[in-house]
Amino acid sequence: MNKVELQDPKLQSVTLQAAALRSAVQKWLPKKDFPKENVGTAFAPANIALCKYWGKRDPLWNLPETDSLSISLPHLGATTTVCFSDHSEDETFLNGHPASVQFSKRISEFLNLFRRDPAQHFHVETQSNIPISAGLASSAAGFAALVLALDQLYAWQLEPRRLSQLARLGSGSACRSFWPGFVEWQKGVHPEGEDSHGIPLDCHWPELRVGLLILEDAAKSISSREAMGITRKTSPFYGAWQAQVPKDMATLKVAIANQNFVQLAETAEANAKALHALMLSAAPSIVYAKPQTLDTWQRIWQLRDEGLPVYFTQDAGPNLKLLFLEKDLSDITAEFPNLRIVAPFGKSLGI
Ligand code: 2P0
Repeated sequence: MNKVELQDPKLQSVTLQAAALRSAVQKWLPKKDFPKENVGTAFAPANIALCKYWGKRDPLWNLPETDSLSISLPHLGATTTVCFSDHSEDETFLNGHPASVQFSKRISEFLNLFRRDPAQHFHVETQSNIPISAGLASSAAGFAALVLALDQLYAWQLEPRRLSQLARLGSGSACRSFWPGFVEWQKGVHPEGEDSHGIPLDCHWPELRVGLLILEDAAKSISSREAMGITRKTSPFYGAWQAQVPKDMATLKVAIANQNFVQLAETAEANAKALHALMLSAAPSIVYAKPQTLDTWQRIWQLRDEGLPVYFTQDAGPNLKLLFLEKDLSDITAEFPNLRIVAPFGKSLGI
């Protein structure tokens, strides 16, 4: 680092914070050495939040303001391979192509937490079988798969909760991608996030279906990270969101325990609508919905009025995830022929 950088207090503080984070992470890892030719490869599923994470109480440790709850998609997610490299910098490939400069930088900053010495570099390859940046939680699966692959590469054999905590440092929602089925992310109270990680919920619900409705397969206009920061800072309703989330979490957990579909899906849809209303109230407004998204909301409400129990949730993008039960599959596919149907507690269909 040169003299000018050292004199810049903002840069100095960022460097010190990164060093503090790295030393905490290094303390959580086993000290043992590893053979250089190792390769780590792992798959992690995407997860869809039914109660959304939106806002950080601590951006350095990536700690959320609220709890959240998701359902994992089996077979849809990211497979990541990581190995040591002799190059002078890390190399990151996404679906066979070099990743963008911005994404490569984010991965390298994350890898800084783990490399044993600053001259150590990595070659990272990720294959995602879900659309990247279309609000389908691709970064969650990617960071979870990277942490699992690092666990193999270094032969750490860490507990899933520790892996979840490490992935959270790369991308918050990644901490929910270490288990199948329903996963809760408890926000925790510890300042360094020791208690902020995913926890699987005991439930097997074979009739439940999630339908991925891709309305637009394009990169989003604003990243979730930036959007949640603006929302938290500027929305006059952020306090109301913080007050609502514990209620939604409690209702969802009751619905899961009783396998009460309507209660689950109604609460998930209400939570998503509240999130998007919250973003609209930010300054500047953040709007992920496109005209076709609004048309589909209306169609889903109309279908419900006509007696078909179908609900939606929506993340940081224009696409929707439909929630329904297996018994309504033929009516739903007649209405949405391009729906990609996932059975979260069984084999996936149509993939
Ligand atoms: C969620 N989302 O709970 C919410 C709902 C999008 C909408 O978590 O800054 O990529 O890396 O911690 O996890 C997306 O945000 O954000 C997200 P960072 P992340 O799934």
